[in-house]
Amino acid sequence: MTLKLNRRGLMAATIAAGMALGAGVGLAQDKLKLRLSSVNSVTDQRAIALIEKFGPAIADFATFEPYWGGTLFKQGTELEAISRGNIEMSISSAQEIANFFPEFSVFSAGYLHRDAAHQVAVFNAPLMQPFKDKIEADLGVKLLSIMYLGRRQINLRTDKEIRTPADLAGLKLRMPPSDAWQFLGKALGANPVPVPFPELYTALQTGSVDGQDNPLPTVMDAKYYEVTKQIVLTSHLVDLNYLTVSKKAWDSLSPENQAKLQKAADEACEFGRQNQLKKEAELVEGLKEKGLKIYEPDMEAFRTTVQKAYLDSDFSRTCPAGVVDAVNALAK
Ligand code: KDO
Repeated sequence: MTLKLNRRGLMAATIAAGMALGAGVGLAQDKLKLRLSSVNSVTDQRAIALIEKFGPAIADFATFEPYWGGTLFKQGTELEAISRGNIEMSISSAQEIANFFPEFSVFSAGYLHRDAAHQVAVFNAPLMQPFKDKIEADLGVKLLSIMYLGRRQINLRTDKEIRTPADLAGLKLRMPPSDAWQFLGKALGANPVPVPFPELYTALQTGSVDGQDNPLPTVMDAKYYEVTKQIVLTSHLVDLNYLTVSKKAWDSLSPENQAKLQKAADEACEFGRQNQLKKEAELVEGLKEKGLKIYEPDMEAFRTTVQKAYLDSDFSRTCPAGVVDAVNALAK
Protein backbone atom coordinates (compact mmCIF):
# COMPACT_ATOMS: atom_id res chain seq x y z
CA MET A 1 0.00 0.00 0.00
CA THR A 2 1.49 3.37 -0.98
CA LEU A 3 0.76 6.26 1.35
CA LYS A 4 -0.72 9.06 -0.77
CA LEU A 5 -0.05 12.40 0.86
CA ASN A 6 -2.44 14.99 -0.43
CA ARG A 7 -1.63 18.66 0.09
CA ARG A 8 -3.36 18.73 3.51
CA GLY A 9 -1.56 15.57 4.63
CA LEU A 10 1.78 16.98 3.50
CA MET A 11 1.15 20.18 5.45
CA ALA A 12 0.19 18.21 8.58
CA ALA A 13 3.30 16.01 8.28
CA THR A 14 5.54 19.05 7.82
CA ILE A 15 4.10 20.82 10.84
CA ALA A 16 4.43 17.65 12.93
CA ALA A 17 8.06 17.20 11.85
CA GLY A 18 8.81 20.84 12.54
CA MET A 19 7.29 20.64 16.02
CA ALA A 20 9.25 17.48 16.79
CA LEU A 21 12.49 19.10 15.57
CA GLY A 22 11.67 22.34 17.35
CA ALA A 23 10.88 20.50 20.51
CA GLY A 24 14.13 18.58 20.09
CA VAL A 25 16.14 21.79 19.59
CA GLY A 26 14.07 23.46 22.27
CA LEU A 27 14.90 20.64 24.67
CA ALA A 28 18.55 21.10 23.79
CA GLN A 29 18.17 24.84 24.37
CA ASP A 30 16.05 24.21 27.51
CA LYS A 31 18.66 21.87 29.05
CA LEU A 32 19.85 23.47 32.27
CA LYS A 33 23.55 24.41 32.08
CA LEU A 34 25.42 23.71 35.33
CA ARG A 35 28.78 25.50 35.23
CA LEU A 36 30.99 24.54 38.16
CA SER A 37 34.16 26.43 39.14
CA SER A 38 36.71 24.91 41.53
CA VAL A 39 40.45 25.19 42.18
CA ASN A 40 41.05 21.45 42.50
CA SER A 41 42.73 19.56 39.67
CA VAL A 42 40.92 17.38 37.13
CA THR A 43 42.76 14.34 38.59
CA ASP A 44 41.46 15.00 42.12
CA GLN A 45 38.97 12.35 43.33
CA ARG A 46 36.23 14.95 43.65
CA ALA A 47 36.63 15.94 39.98
CA ILE A 48 36.76 12.31 38.86
CA ALA A 49 33.56 11.53 40.77
CA LEU A 50 31.68 14.49 39.27
CA ILE A 51 32.92 13.83 35.72
CA GLU A 52 32.35 10.06 35.78
CA LYS A 53 29.18 9.89 37.88
CA PHE A 54 27.39 13.22 38.32
CA GLY A 55 27.50 14.57 34.76
CA PRO A 56 26.22 11.40 33.04
CA ALA A 57 23.49 10.90 35.67
CA ILE A 58 21.84 14.25 34.92
CA ALA A 59 22.58 14.39 31.17
CA ASP A 60 18.93 13.97 30.11
CA PHE A 61 17.95 17.30 31.64
CA ALA A 62 21.16 19.23 32.42
CA THR A 63 24.62 19.88 30.97
CA PHE A 64 27.42 19.65 33.55
CA GLU A 65 30.23 22.09 32.61
CA PRO A 66 33.13 21.99 35.10
CA TYR A 67 36.08 24.40 35.17
CA TRP A 68 38.99 23.06 37.25
CA GLY A 69 42.18 24.63 38.56
CA GLY A 70 40.54 27.96 39.33
CA THR A 71 40.54 28.80 35.59
CA LEU A 72 37.11 30.49 35.77
CA PHE A 73 36.93 32.00 39.28
CA LYS A 74 39.61 32.47 41.97
CA GLN A 75 39.51 30.38 45.15
CA GLY A 76 36.95 31.81 47.56
CA THR A 77 35.00 33.83 44.94
CA GLU A 78 32.82 30.98 43.67
CA LEU A 79 29.91 31.45 46.08
CA GLU A 80 29.54 35.11 45.15
CA ALA A 81 29.75 34.12 41.47
CA ILE A 82 26.83 31.73 42.02
CA SER A 83 24.80 34.39 43.82
CA ARG A 84 25.40 36.75 40.86
CA GLY A 85 24.31 34.07 38.38
CA ASN A 86 27.75 33.78 36.70
CA ILE A 87 28.06 30.06 37.50
CA GLU A 88 25.67 27.48 38.97
CA MET A 89 27.88 25.16 41.10
CA SER A 90 30.92 25.10 43.35
CA ILE A 91 32.93 22.85 45.64
CA SER A 92 33.03 25.16 48.67
CA SER A 93 34.55 24.99 52.14
CA ALA A 94 32.93 25.77 55.48
CA GLN A 95 35.55 28.50 55.84
CA GLU A 96 34.37 30.18 52.62
CA ILE A 97 30.74 29.99 53.73
CA ALA A 98 31.79 31.48 57.09
CA ASN A 99 32.94 34.58 55.16
CA PHE A 100 29.22 35.26 54.56
CA PHE A 101 27.79 33.64 57.70
CA PRO A 102 30.25 33.73 60.67
CA GLU A 103 28.13 31.24 62.61
CA PHE A 104 28.99 28.64 59.95
CA SER A 105 32.63 28.68 61.12
CA VAL A 106 31.78 26.01 63.70
CA PHE A 107 31.92 23.47 60.84
CA SER A 108 35.49 24.59 60.09
CA ALA A 109 36.74 24.14 63.66
CA GLY A 110 39.77 21.92 64.12
CA TYR A 111 39.19 18.43 65.57
CA LEU A 112 35.38 18.81 65.38
CA HIS A 113 34.48 16.25 62.67
CA ARG A 114 35.83 12.82 63.64
CA ASP A 115 35.72 11.05 60.25
CA ALA A 116 33.93 10.86 56.87
CA ALA A 117 30.86 9.11 58.31
CA HIS A 118 30.53 11.79 60.99
CA GLN A 119 30.64 14.49 58.30
CA VAL A 120 27.73 12.83 56.46
CA ALA A 121 25.74 12.38 59.68
CA VAL A 122 26.19 16.05 60.60
CA PHE A 123 25.34 17.28 57.08
CA ASN A 124 22.09 15.28 57.07
CA ALA A 125 21.13 16.06 60.68
CA PRO A 126 18.28 18.45 61.63
CA LEU A 127 20.87 20.80 63.17
CA MET A 128 22.05 21.68 59.65
CA GLN A 129 18.64 22.76 58.32
CA PRO A 130 18.61 26.34 59.72
CA PHE A 131 22.10 26.89 58.26
CA LYS A 132 21.06 25.47 54.87
CA ASP A 133 17.88 27.55 54.83
CA LYS A 134 19.74 30.80 55.62
CA ILE A 135 22.37 30.21 52.93
CA GLU A 136 19.62 29.51 50.38
CA ALA A 137 17.56 32.55 51.43
CA ASP A 138 20.41 35.07 51.79
CA LEU A 139 22.95 33.87 49.21
CA GLY A 140 20.81 31.90 46.75
CA VAL A 141 23.06 28.86 47.21
CA LYS A 142 21.85 25.34 48.03
CA LEU A 143 24.21 22.95 49.86
CA LEU A 144 23.50 19.91 47.69
CA SER A 145 25.80 17.28 49.18
CA ILE A 146 28.99 16.79 51.17
CA MET A 147 32.38 15.70 49.83
CA TYR A 148 35.17 14.10 51.82
CA LEU A 149 38.48 15.93 51.36
CA GLY A 150 40.48 14.15 54.06
CA ARG A 151 42.54 14.60 57.21
CA ARG A 152 44.64 17.72 56.88
CA GLN A 153 48.30 17.21 57.85
CA ILE A 154 51.19 19.63 58.24
CA ASN A 155 53.58 19.42 55.24
CA LEU A 156 56.90 21.28 55.62
CA ARG A 157 59.94 22.26 53.51
CA THR A 158 62.11 21.96 56.63
CA ASP A 159 63.06 18.79 58.51
CA LYS A 160 62.78 20.51 61.91
CA GLU A 161 61.17 18.10 64.40
CA ILE A 162 57.57 19.13 65.16
CA ARG A 163 56.13 17.59 68.34
CA THR A 164 53.79 20.33 69.64
CA PRO A 165 52.26 23.61 68.38
CA ALA A 166 55.14 25.45 70.07
CA ASP A 167 57.49 23.84 67.52
CA LEU A 168 55.59 25.60 64.69
CA ALA A 169 56.25 29.05 66.18
CA GLY A 170 57.65 31.42 63.54
CA LEU A 171 57.03 29.03 60.63
CA LYS A 172 55.26 30.61 57.64
CA LEU A 173 52.41 28.12 57.15
CA ARG A 174 50.40 28.66 53.99
CA MET A 175 46.67 28.49 54.64
CA PRO A 176 43.85 29.13 52.15
CA PRO A 177 42.79 32.80 51.92
CA SER A 178 39.60 32.88 54.09
CA ASP A 179 39.69 34.28 57.66
CA ALA A 180 38.65 30.98 59.27
CA TRP A 181 41.55 29.25 57.49
CA GLN A 182 44.01 31.90 58.69
CA PHE A 183 42.63 31.45 62.20
CA LEU A 184 43.27 27.69 62.03
CA GLY A 185 46.89 28.29 60.98
CA LYS A 186 47.38 30.57 63.99
CA ALA A 187 45.65 28.07 66.30
CA LEU A 188 48.17 25.44 65.14
CA GLY A 189 50.94 27.72 66.46
CA ALA A 190 52.30 28.95 63.10
CA ASN A 191 52.34 32.24 61.19
CA PRO A 192 49.53 31.76 58.64
CA VAL A 193 50.20 33.10 55.13
CA PRO A 194 47.29 33.33 52.63
CA VAL A 195 48.13 31.76 49.25
CA PRO A 196 45.47 30.65 46.73
CA PHE A 197 45.63 26.91 46.06
CA PRO A 198 46.73 27.22 42.38
CA GLU A 199 49.83 29.22 43.53
CA LEU A 200 50.80 26.88 46.37
CA TYR A 201 53.29 24.61 44.56
CA THR A 202 55.33 27.64 43.45
CA ALA A 203 55.16 29.18 46.94
CA LEU A 204 56.66 25.98 48.35
CA GLN A 205 59.20 25.70 45.54
CA THR A 206 60.46 29.29 45.99
CA GLY A 207 60.36 29.13 49.78
CA SER A 208 57.96 32.06 50.13
CA VAL A 209 56.22 29.78 52.62
CA ASP A 210 57.76 27.13 54.92
CA GLY A 211 54.91 24.67 54.51
CA GLN A 212 51.25 24.00 53.96
CA ASP A 213 48.47 21.78 55.25
CA ASN A 214 46.39 19.42 53.16
CA PRO A 215 45.25 15.79 53.16
CA LEU A 216 47.71 13.20 51.85
CA PRO A 217 45.84 12.66 48.55
CA THR A 218 46.32 16.37 47.76
CA VAL A 219 50.04 16.19 48.65
CA MET A 220 50.33 13.35 46.11
CA ASP A 221 48.03 14.81 43.43
CA ALA A 222 49.65 18.27 43.57
CA LYS A 223 53.16 16.73 43.80
CA TYR A 224 54.06 18.77 46.92
CA TYR A 225 56.42 15.91 47.85
CA GLU A 226 58.75 17.33 45.17
CA VAL A 227 59.19 20.59 47.12
CA THR A 228 58.79 19.53 50.77
CA LYS A 229 60.59 17.23 53.21
CA GLN A 230 58.18 16.06 55.89
CA ILE A 231 54.62 15.38 56.93
CA VAL A 232 53.48 15.76 60.55
CA LEU A 233 50.33 13.67 61.08
CA THR A 234 48.34 16.23 63.09
CA SER A 235 44.96 15.36 61.43
CA HIS A 236 43.98 18.79 62.73
CA LEU A 237 40.93 19.00 60.47
CA VAL A 238 38.97 16.10 59.00
CA ASP A 239 38.20 18.26 56.03
CA LEU A 240 35.14 18.45 53.80
CA ASN A 241 33.67 20.44 50.96
CA TYR A 242 30.08 21.21 50.08
CA LEU A 243 28.91 20.54 46.55
CA THR A 244 26.64 23.53 45.96
CA VAL A 245 24.12 24.54 43.32
CA SER A 246 22.40 27.86 42.72
CA LYS A 247 18.89 28.00 44.20
CA LYS A 248 17.71 29.58 40.94
CA ALA A 249 18.95 26.60 38.93
CA TRP A 250 17.46 24.16 41.47
CA ASP A 251 14.07 25.92 41.43
CA SER A 252 14.00 25.80 37.61
CA LEU A 253 13.85 21.99 37.73
CA SER A 254 10.74 19.82 38.04
CA PRO A 255 10.42 17.91 41.35
CA GLU A 256 11.32 14.78 39.42
CA ASN A 257 14.53 16.30 38.07
CA GLN A 258 15.35 17.85 41.45
CA ALA A 259 15.22 14.34 42.92
CA LYS A 260 17.45 13.06 40.08
CA LEU A 261 19.95 15.89 40.67
CA GLN A 262 20.02 15.21 44.41
CA LYS A 263 20.53 11.47 43.85
CA ALA A 264 23.27 12.06 41.30
CA ALA A 265 25.07 14.43 43.69
CA ASP A 266 24.84 12.07 46.66
CA GLU A 267 26.00 9.07 44.64
CA ALA A 268 28.91 10.98 43.09
CA CYS A 269 30.00 12.33 46.48
CA GLU A 270 29.85 8.83 47.99
CA PHE A 271 31.86 7.45 45.05
CA GLY A 272 34.49 10.16 45.57
CA ARG A 273 34.45 9.63 49.34
CA GLN A 274 35.27 5.94 49.08
CA ASN A 275 38.05 6.54 46.58
CA GLN A 276 39.55 9.36 48.67
CA LEU A 277 39.46 7.18 51.81
CA LYS A 278 41.19 4.36 49.92
CA LYS A 279 43.89 6.70 48.65
CA GLU A 280 44.36 8.25 52.09
CA ALA A 281 44.89 4.81 53.65
CA GLU A 282 47.70 3.89 51.25
CA LEU A 283 49.49 7.24 51.01
CA VAL A 284 51.60 7.24 54.19
CA GLU A 285 53.62 4.48 52.48
CA GLY A 286 53.15 6.08 49.07
CA LEU A 287 54.61 9.41 50.17
CA LYS A 288 57.48 7.75 52.06
CA GLU A 289 58.37 6.13 48.74
CA LYS A 290 58.44 9.65 47.26
CA GLY A 291 61.07 10.59 49.85
CA LEU A 292 58.97 12.34 52.52
CA LYS A 293 59.64 11.68 56.21
CA ILE A 294 56.36 11.14 58.06
CA TYR A 295 56.07 11.67 61.82
CA GLU A 296 53.44 11.31 64.57
CA PRO A 297 53.31 14.45 66.77
CA ASP A 298 51.96 14.86 70.29
CA MET A 299 48.30 14.65 69.17
CA GLU A 300 46.86 15.68 72.55
CA ALA A 301 48.99 18.84 72.55
CA PHE A 302 47.65 19.79 69.11
CA ARG A 303 44.05 18.84 69.89
CA THR A 304 43.83 20.76 73.18
CA THR A 305 45.62 23.81 71.77
CA VAL A 306 43.45 24.03 68.61
CA GLN A 307 40.17 23.38 70.44
CA LYS A 308 41.00 25.95 73.14
CA ALA A 309 41.89 28.54 70.50
CA TYR A 310 38.50 28.03 68.85
CA LEU A 311 36.55 28.16 72.14
CA ASP A 312 38.37 31.40 73.11
CA SER A 313 37.73 32.97 69.67
CA ASP A 314 35.07 35.30 68.30
CA PHE A 315 34.20 32.48 65.89
CA SER A 316 32.88 30.32 68.72
CA ARG A 317 30.82 33.20 70.08
CA THR A 318 28.87 33.26 66.77
CA CYS A 319 28.00 29.57 67.07
CA PRO A 320 24.32 28.97 67.96
CA ALA A 321 23.85 27.33 71.38
CA GLY A 322 23.85 23.57 71.39
CA VAL A 323 25.34 23.02 67.93
CA VAL A 324 28.74 21.72 69.12
CA ASP A 325 27.07 19.31 71.57
CA ALA A 326 24.70 18.13 68.82
CA VAL A 327 27.64 17.60 66.45
CA ASN A 328 29.60 15.69 69.10
CA ALA A 329 26.55 13.54 69.87
CA LEU A 330 26.55 12.33 66.23
CA ALA A 331 30.10 10.95 66.45
CA LYS A 332 30.10 7.16 66.62
C1 KDO B 1 43.38 24.42 50.06
O1 KDO B 1 43.35 25.49 49.41
O2 KDO B 1 44.33 24.04 50.79
C2 KDO B 1 42.16 23.52 49.96
O3 KDO B 1 42.43 22.25 50.50
C3 KDO B 1 40.98 24.13 50.69
C4 KDO B 1 39.73 23.31 50.41
O4 KDO B 1 38.58 23.88 51.00
C5 KDO B 1 39.51 23.21 48.92
O5 KDO B 1 39.27 24.52 48.40
C6 KDO B 1 40.76 22.62 48.27
O6 KDO B 1 41.90 23.41 48.57
C7 KDO B 1 40.65 22.60 46.77
O7 KDO B 1 39.49 21.90 46.38
C8 KDO B 1 41.91 21.94 46.18
O8 KDO B 1 42.01 20.61 46.65
